[in-house]
Amino acid sequence: RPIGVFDSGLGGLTAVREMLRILPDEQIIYFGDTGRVPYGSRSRAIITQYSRQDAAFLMSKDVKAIVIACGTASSVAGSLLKEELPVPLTDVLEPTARAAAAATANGRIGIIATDVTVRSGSFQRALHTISPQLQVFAQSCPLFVPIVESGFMLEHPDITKEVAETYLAPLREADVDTVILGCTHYPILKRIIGEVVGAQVRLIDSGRETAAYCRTLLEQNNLLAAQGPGDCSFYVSDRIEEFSKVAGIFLREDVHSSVQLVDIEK
Ligand code: DGN
Repeated sequence: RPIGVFDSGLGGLTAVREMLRILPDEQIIYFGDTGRVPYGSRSRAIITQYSRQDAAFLMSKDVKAIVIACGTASSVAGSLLKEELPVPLTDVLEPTARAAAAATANGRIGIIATDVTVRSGSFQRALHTISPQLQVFAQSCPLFVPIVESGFMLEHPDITKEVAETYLAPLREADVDTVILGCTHYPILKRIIGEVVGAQVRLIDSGRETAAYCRTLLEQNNLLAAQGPGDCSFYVSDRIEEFSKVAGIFLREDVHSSVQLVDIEK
C-alpha cells in the first residue's frame, strides 16, 4: 500500500524529494491542492475543512500512512487528523522542532512560516516542550508561497532575494543560529534564504525532517515496504502545467506523465 502526502500546493515536494531518497521502495501518492492554495491566509475553519478533504482523498487511495507535508495544515488540523484517521500520521511540527533543538548552539532559534502557522504558536510550543529555555523568534513571510507557486523565483532571483532580506532582517538582528523553514514551500527558496542569513546559520528543512520521521513511523508500525519498485504519482486540484513545470525542476525529473487532475470537493 502507498504512503499519502498532502500539501496546499508544491511545498510538500520538499518532503517527497527526501522520501524518494530514503524510502526508495515505497509507493507515494502526493496531493497538492493547487486549486485552493494558499492555505496560509485562510481561517482555521476553512483550513480544517480543506485538510480533512485532502486526507479523505488520500484515504480513498488506500494509503497505509499519511504525511501532512504542510506547516499550515499541521498547525491547524494536525492533532485533529491524528485522532480522526485510522492510519499512522505525521505532521511537520515535532520532527522539525526536534531537529532545530538539536542543531542550535546558542539556544536562539528563528522560525519562518505562514501567518497562520506563526500566529498559531505551534512551532513555538513544540520547541518549548523539548526545552523551555530556548529563545524563539518567529516571522511570517506571506509572499514566499505565491513566489514559489508561480515559479517567480526562477525568473527573478534578485527580487526574491530582496523580499527575503526584508523578511529576515529581524531574525538577523535577533542573532539566531538556527532557522526553521516552517512552511514546506520555503526549502524551495533555501539557497536564497541561506545567502541572506549567512552560512553560519543552520537552516532546518521541515519537509526533509518530516520525511526522515516518516521512515521511523513506518518502522515503528511495521509498515515498511518489503521490496520495490517505488514510485510517485501526483494529483493536483488545478494548474497541472504549472505544477509539473516547477515540480520537475525541483525534483530534477520530468513528472508530466504522472500528474493527474482531481476534483477534491466531489
Ligand atoms: N506548504 C504550506 C505550509 O507549509 O505552510 C504552505 C501553506 C500555504 O498554502 N500558504
